[in-house]
Amino acid sequence: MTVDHVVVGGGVMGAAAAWQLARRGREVVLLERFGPGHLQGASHGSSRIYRTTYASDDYLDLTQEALGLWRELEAASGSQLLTLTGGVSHGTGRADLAEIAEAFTARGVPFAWLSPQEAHERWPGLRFDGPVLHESATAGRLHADRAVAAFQRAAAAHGASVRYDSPARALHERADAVVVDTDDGPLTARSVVVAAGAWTAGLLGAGNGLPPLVVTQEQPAHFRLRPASAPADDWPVFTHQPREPHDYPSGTYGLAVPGEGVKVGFHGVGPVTDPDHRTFTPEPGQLATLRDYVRAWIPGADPDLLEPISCTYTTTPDHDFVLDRRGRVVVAAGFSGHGFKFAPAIGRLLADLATDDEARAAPRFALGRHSTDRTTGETRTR
Ligand code: PYC
Repeated sequence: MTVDHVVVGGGVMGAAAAWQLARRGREVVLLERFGPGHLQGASHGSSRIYRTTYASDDYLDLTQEALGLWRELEAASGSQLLTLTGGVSHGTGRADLAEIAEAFTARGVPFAWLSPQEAHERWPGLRFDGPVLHESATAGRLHADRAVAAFQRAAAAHGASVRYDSPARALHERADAVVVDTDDGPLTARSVVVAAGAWTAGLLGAGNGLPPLVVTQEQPAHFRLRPASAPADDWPVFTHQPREPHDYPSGTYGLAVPGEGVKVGFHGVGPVTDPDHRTFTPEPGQLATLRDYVRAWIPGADPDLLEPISCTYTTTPDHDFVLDRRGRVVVAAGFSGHGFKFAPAIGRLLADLATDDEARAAPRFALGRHSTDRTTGETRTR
């Protein structure tokens, strides 16, 4: 069978790319290796943070574009996906807040600085340290499962063929096309978008220009709200980097989810895993540290009543994404645990790359940007 584009990976990025391609009138096949709503990758669950707290133009452009596109997807799918609650970023351990505030000022993004006391009075379920950057109108909660389903449905409504339980086994690039081997036979396409999360490096093989991608099993948890706490929609989403203790190396994040409590996690500190052989079991030591964190910083949640969650991160050396094209293969990889919020804008960008043979990635997102020194094994970034 011959189509315009094959998208490999039906998670949030692949489904977004399929939607963006299909609504441009392109023939698209979306291949998902598992069934609908599966729990194996990085796109499942009831919540993700939407926020615009980035200092660099590359990310700010994408997150601002995404806000409008999330609303378009809601209109197209009839599904509520994004609830704006506001967001807070704080922590004496972080150096990025002043830069973010500068970028917000330059772009007219509404925000305010609050003292820890002011913030705690406003949101008594949280404790704060250091100046608190409050992003009032551009942060909130995304419904992850609904979003993936909405992208897939919207793609199908524009004619895309969404195939579950359909892994891509191999890619063969020719001068004029790419052939994708599937269990149902080959698919031939003008270009292929690979957005296969933890399976990306395995599919693309050696010499693919990818940076080292480290796949980890992350283990946040939902902590039950205390009875006197504010309802979930009154909580801001939050990111926090405490200076002390040093148990939280990459910072913490969280958000309240109706019916589920407060989701709290450490950012990207889980054990390295093989996506085909995961335990889904949290490490007891890390779970205990998470409970200690909740005890110290989230008085509105009960540290002893929790439901662990398991998901994967696929992380690049500098946490920047890979969004590039080589030949007829477009690669979307290395979302490093902070990609979900950008998905509809990344889908647009991937559709641009897939449909324009001359398209080039922004330098930050380019393949081949990282090289590994053969002697020391160190990764260098251009
Ligand atoms: O981007 O805010 C974020 C985030 C939190 C946890 C993972 N990603």
